[in-house]
Amino acid sequence: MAQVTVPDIGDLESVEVIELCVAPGDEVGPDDPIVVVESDKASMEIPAGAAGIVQEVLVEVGAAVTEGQAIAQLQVQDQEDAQADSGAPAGEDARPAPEDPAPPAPLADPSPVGHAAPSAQAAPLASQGAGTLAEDGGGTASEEDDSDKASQGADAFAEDGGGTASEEDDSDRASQGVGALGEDGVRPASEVLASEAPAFETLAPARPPGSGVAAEPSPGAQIYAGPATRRLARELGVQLAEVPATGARGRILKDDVKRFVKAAMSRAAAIPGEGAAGIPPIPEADFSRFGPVQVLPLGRVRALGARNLHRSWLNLPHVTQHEEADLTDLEAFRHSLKGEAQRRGLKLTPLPFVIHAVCRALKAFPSFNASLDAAAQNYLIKGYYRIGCAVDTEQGLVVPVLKDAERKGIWALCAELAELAAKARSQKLGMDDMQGGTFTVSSLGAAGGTGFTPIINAPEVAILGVARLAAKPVWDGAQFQPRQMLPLSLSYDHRAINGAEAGRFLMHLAGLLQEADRFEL
Ligand code: CAO
Repeated sequence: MAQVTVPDIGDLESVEVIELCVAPGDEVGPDDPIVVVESDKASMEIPAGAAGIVQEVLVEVGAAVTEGQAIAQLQVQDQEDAQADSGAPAGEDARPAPEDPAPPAPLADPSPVGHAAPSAQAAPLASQGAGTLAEDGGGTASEEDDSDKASQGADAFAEDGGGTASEEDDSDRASQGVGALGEDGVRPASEVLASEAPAFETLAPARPPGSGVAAEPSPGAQIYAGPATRRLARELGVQLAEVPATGARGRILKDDVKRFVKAAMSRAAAIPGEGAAGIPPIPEADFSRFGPVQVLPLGRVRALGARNLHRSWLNLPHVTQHEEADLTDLEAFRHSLKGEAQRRGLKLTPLPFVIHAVCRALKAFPSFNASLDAAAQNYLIKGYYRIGCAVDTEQGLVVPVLKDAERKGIWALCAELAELAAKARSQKLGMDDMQGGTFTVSSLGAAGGTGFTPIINAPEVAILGVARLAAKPVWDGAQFQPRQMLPLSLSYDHRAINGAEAGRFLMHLAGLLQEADRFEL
């Protein structure tokens, strides 16, 4: 068993453990980080120093550790093999053998992994007391600054936002004895090394304190993350600039990268084909930079609705066509029924009339009361009429279905609509209330403006949007007449319905709504 210890941390009394990179039972290589430690200016990984199995991690995130302090127990691989060869009992504690890896070297060590023997170039830096954690948190360090620090023998393990340095870069640094463990976001590390080795790397700023989410990625933006996190991001093809950070001072942790990938995977899974369609995600932004932000969950109904709307929008080629129906006569008729409506305990709005007329229009245009099969080769024309009606509730939009709507008169439609809306708003709708719709009406009513683009309730092929009824001057061939005009917006799946058909459907529907005496009560 060997102990992994904190290397030389220069003048500092202690550094803080900000990330545990392993758990007991993990198999590690000599260069694999055990923990990441940080001062107020910089951070570094402390590597295992030898291949083996982690037996115990002796520190926790947030702990202040001092030079020489044990941070983990390691069952060293070579040692185990040697024991097996020599017949020594497995698991017996052993003092580090001469062939055991050297303990982690001081922070000033030029090696990127901190455990190898100091190289010829790096030794003087260490001997000059250069183990200071010299990272500049302000992000203002210029190359001149860096050179100064280098000439003073300062060592740093800076990090960057560019994420350009590869693992090969790391080995380059080791072989060149560059005394820095970090990466340079301003220029590729290899470039820096080529021109300035054993020079000093530029230093990256920490993110502003409290920035819990990632800033909008911008070219050359600087990112605060350790080499292991960067390696993981590279392996997974993740742009660190897009990853929301949860670590101290805005540091991106390995867990942040994993969470980011998981979220991306579930987004893609939520909408079949989304990932495959290559639709680029909208980058997450740190709105708290501009002012206070409150996080409010969408809730189950809205989230489900959002998913369905998104799916429909992405899958169906939508076209929306608009028409105005002259409801002047129908409105007079409706108002004449107000007393009767009151006796029945109902509020008679234009909507039951619209639904009644829609059923008749669907009978005349069967391809609107249909779905397409999965291969979009056949219409599935339905011989029943179930009209979905969008209801606005506090929880979100729900669409209960009026069954056998074509068989019902105005009073039945009005009563059923009121009942379904009440159930929807008290969250009492059952599955049966919402299944099997063949066509949907979405009435925004008085709040509806002059028209809108409703999204088709797939697998239906069309939806009618009803906007605000308004008195308008309409030319009758001789003069303008004040008429009650109802804006209708028909969205349809262009694979199933072409524009001429949609135009005919809308004109037919508008015509039906003008004939007040054709409605069955
Ligand atoms: N123009 C002007 N006024 C209208 C109207 C119209 N097109 N439709 C209804 N109104 C009036 C009604 O007559 C009623 O007036 P009074 O209060 O004076 O009697 C008032 O507006 C309220 O009507 P309502 O909304 O209570 O009843 P409704 O039958 O028109 O609609 C329902 C019922 C449940 C569909 C509706 O309340 C609702 O939730 N609509 C929201 C639909 C929605 O959000 N769709 C999503 C759009 S995005 O896809």
